[in-house]
Amino acid sequence: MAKRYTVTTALPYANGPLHLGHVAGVYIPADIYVRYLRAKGEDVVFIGGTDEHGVPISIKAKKEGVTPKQVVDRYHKSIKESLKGLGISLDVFGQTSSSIHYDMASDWFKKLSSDGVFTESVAQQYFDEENNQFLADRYIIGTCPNCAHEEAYGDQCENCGTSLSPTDLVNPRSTLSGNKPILKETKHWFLPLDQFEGWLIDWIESKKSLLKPNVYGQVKSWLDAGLHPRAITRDLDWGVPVPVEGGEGKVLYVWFDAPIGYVSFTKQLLENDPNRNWEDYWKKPGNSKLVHFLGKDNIVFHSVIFPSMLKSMGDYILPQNIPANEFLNLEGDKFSTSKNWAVWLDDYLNDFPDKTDVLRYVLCSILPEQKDADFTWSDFQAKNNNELVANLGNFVNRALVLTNKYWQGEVPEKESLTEQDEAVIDQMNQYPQKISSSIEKHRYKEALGELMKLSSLGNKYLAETEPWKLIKEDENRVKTILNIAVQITAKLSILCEPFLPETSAKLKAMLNLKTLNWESLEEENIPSGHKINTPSLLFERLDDSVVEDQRLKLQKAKAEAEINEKDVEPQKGTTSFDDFQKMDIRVGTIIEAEKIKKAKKLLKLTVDTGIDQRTVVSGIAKFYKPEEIIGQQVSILVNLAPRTMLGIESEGMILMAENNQGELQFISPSSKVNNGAIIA
Ligand code: B3M
Ligand code: ZN
Repeated sequence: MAKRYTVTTALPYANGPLHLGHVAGVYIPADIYVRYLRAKGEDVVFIGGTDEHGVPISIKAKKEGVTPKQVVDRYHKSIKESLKGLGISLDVFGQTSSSIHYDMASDWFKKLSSDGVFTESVAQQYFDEENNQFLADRYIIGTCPNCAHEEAYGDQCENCGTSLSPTDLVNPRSTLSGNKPILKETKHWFLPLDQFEGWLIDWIESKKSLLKPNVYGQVKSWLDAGLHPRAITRDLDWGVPVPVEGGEGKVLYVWFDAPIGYVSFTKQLLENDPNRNWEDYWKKPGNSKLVHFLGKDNIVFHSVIFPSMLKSMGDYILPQNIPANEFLNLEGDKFSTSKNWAVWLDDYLNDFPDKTDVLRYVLCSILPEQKDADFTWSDFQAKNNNELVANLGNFVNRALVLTNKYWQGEVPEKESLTEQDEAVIDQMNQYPQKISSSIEKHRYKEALGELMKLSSLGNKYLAETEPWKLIKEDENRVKTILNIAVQITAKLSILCEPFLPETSAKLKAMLNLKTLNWESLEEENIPSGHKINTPSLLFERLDDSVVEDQRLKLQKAKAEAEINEKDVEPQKGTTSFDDFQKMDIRVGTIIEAEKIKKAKKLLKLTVDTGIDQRTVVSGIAKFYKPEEIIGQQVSILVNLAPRTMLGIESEGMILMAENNQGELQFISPSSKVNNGAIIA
């Protein structure tokens, strides 16, 4: 009997598009797994969707002057489309702002609350007096107590990854007003994780051999550190309202409602299905296996918090496995939305509309399964050219072209087998098992490596036997060789489906194969006499210029982000017109410039101010060489009280602007102006 599987993908926040980091960490491995299970005839529901609550979404909406719902609907749609473009075969892609989800999340809260699972307590929480609002999670920033990063959020430090509560922050400030918040009392509901510690430890230990070492290690260190009750409500207005007495003005914490999304989306999928019931996929004794795919920053939520919720619900199953991945970097640096250091999935699909399998291949071959990995465009090109084109594409093309050429596409019969043929057949038949076993252990990189070894086996076999030479002397021998080559191609077409679904479809079309799946893999998938179609090339080489363009695009996007990103100093207090009038600012020209001994930062300048020629000491030595700036027009405050620096009297100040790199730039008229012209 087919087993039942519930496979989930972590729900990305619906406040930005997906980049390759999300795709590699979650969607590619999950999709390979699910396609494999389906190919084996298992009953799977493949669940995804967007996480649409949380403070960053409210902040974004506020900035854009739209409602949070408008923000999440927009991104939900674009994320859903890009995943479809990549061939991620989700059965449902839900929204946590949908009514089916609100109902489910409310029901869970009400049940757990009436079962007495939660604790309640009134605690001091940061409050912004100017905005009359409690400051949850990302509404508060401050210095990380762990790494001293000054912009850590109230829930997590993005620099060192430590998860925090707002009161852990040193020097907390409100992101709404910039003010130091006060502490004020508010009531919240808590999930008493400390009470679950005992069974959580036993449960995780019982899974030790199944879990990936990176996952086990992280959970273990959490459990060893001891668990504490965790607040699951917030004083916010965007989210699922707390559905019990005293909950007015409060919503469920985003991390409480989001994983319930997996359940509500399953219900959404199967609600009108006469043959399947969503509860069978989530509850005992539905005999279903629950597998969560996610990135490493979400491990604790899926291994400690959500299991505690599932268990407290009574009749729900616990995850069978949590194959979390580490992070993917880009050209040596972390993906960063704010720095625009990312390859966006929708951009890729636009730029390479016929190359979704190339991306799937490259990402799978570098999956951050055990440690962080790096995506680079040069590696992308190399993998395409040396592996997809030169290995897989080349083998398939030779096997099918020769069959067409010598036998008009009719698969020839095997004649007597040599030892070499037998060895090749024997090896070929081991690959399905090898690939299955790697996939079942969630080692997708290894599984893909095995697939490519099967293709290499075929290439080597053709290169050694050289049927194109033998055809003149020993036709029977060539029949056998090509029959075997076609069998290898058929195996590849089936085995590559989880990884490269489009390629698999193309290959099956070329082979004129109908619906063969993993279970139907036998020694001989294609009987002799079977007619194949004319092959076309599966992959094409990528020129240097293609990847060069992508690298330039990255650099350009980053530079643009830097210009926009720079924090702008707040406006200073007002000044009176009279005070402004007191400043005498003129256009001048630098006529001499020299270094000052013992002062690396300073240059001694002589400036023609139109009034006179005078000496000004200026802190620009780091940015300009003296000889470069002779003749430069500048803005100079001429009536600044003289100051003596290192024995030199400086009469005035040159006005400079600082760019994003911290370099100083002269402020000069857009075309030449007489020295002494007044700037006002
Ligand atoms: N949205 C965090 C993230 O995108 C969160 C995952 C929810 S999974 C239930 O990294
Ligand atoms: Zn930190």
